[in-house]
Amino acid sequence: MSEFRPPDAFASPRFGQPPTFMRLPHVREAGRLDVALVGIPFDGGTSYRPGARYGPRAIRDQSSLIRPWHPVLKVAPFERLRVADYGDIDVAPISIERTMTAVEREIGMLLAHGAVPVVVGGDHSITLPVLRAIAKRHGPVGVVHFDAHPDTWDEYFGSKYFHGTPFRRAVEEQLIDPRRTIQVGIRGPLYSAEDFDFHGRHGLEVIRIEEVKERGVQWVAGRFTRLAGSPVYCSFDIDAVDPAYAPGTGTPEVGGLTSYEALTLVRALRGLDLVGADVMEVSPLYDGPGQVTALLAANLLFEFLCLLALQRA
Ligand SMILES: [Mn+2]
Repeated sequence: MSEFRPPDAFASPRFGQPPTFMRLPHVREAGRLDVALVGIPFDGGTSYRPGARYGPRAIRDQSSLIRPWHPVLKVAPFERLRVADYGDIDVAPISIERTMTAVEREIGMLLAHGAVPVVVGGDHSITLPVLRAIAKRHGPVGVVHFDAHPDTWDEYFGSKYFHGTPFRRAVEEQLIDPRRTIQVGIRGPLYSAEDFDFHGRHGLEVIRIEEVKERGVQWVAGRFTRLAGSPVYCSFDIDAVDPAYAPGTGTPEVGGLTSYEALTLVRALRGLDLVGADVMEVSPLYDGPGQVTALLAANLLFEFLCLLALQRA
């Protein structure tokens, strides 16, 4: 039973206070939490349109409509879990290296206290230091990675660290088990026919968008079952979703998941041993009317909380 509950009224925020994720209290003490919702307002790894640093702020705002009961998974996560808004990690907007050091340290501290991090980005470059902390705690983990892009390129503008390289670095640094890594939703123009040679060498599974659409989400869910039995991290780049549903992102690719498919596919991770998750690349500057992208991100976070609540049961 948790002492942290959202207030009944949807009116957000409580007077005089900034909005928090799902109107939860702000709790900066890892030892009091089963799950920590953590903002990482950094977009210094962005290659095209910036703005993901404003993601946590917009998602906090749009998460105020989240209600406490999941009618499909039949769980009330705020009752089962001690979950709160941990606040943001202090990033250095002009230094990706210093930011990565800070992220690894803070996420590592949460994990050391037994709190599961649910990270809200920020651009995808910071999934790498999150995975460094996760691997220190759990060893090389399995990964379900929702994205339009493989994020396994080698370097950009002479740098090994940006939002197109984190999963290649994670394989090289043995943070993740490439044979237990599944990428979902991949599409869009590439640099060359060799962009997936890395996957062939290391054994990453790619489920392109065509397969999701032609075989269906239940088939994709079936692919996830091989990851059961050891720790799994889930990284959700919001650009896995079609820009018709999620325009607020830095490198949009047309022809993606619907928001319904996105929710269903995250729900399909049920039964896996989830040790952390993130929702990345929400860039509110390009969002549509009603802040639909941030609203979807807030709902994906709720799905993660429900999965974690079921896991603790
Ligand atoms: Mn992407």
